[in-house]
Amino acid sequence: MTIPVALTIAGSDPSGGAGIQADLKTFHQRGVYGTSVLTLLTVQNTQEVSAVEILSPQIVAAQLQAVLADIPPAAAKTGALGNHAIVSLVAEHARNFRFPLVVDPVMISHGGRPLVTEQARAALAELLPIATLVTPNLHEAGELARMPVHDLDTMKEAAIKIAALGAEAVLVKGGHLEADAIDVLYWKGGIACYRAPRIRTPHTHGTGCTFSACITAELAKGCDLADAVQTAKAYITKAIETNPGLGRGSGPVNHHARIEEQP
Ligand code: PXL
Repeated sequence: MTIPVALTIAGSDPSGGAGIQADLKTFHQRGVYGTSVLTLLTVQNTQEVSAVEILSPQIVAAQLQAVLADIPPAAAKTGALGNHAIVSLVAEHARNFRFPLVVDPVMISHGGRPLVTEQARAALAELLPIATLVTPNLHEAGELARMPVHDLDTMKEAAIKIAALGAEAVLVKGGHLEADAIDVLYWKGGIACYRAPRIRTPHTHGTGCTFSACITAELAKGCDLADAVQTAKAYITKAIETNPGLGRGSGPVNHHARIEEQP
């Protein structure tokens, strides 16, 4: 039996909704074997992130070398990277990747706490030229493109600006828009929009991680990028709709969500 392998390089969320835990659950649900390199630990539940401890660059690099040498993935993603040194060492390794890399440019937690240092935010630009896809939300797109991003027009403009920084494709996620949740993909010089009705629920913790993990899983299976995004949009929409209502705060989405498979 062979199984596609996907790697996540990200932080831990002990409440299981975001970070490494969300990525591995999503990989598993989408039929992909997941490996993981930890960059930082958070102390958090569905109500708050109360501490962040970033691992040493040496131990992050050693984890990467150990898994890459033994179980080469067919796709990889990055999540919260912590500090500049970790961003740089991941970029250094990723330059040699012969498989797609999805960069989720995580900057702050769901509740607004910084997950990466100020210098690391700026350093994320180092990853863009090696990214197959970068998946900013409105806030992250604003930081990367250095402009306010708040509606469909500014999302498209920011996507094109971020692509000019070197990413092969850019997906600006509109989950925080007022009306429908519309995501804008800029790829191969064209724009595609993915629309889903807004689901009114507080339980959206880990949405960004889960979405980018699903895209990574589909890429590991050999899907093309537009199909991977479409599948992931269906999966995350279903995952939010069927959230298990766990915790006293903003609870996780349903990583067990099932969607109709594309032929
Ligand atoms: O959703 C961004 C994110 C990424 N990684 C970790 C997180 C969060 C949000 O809380 O905790 C570890």
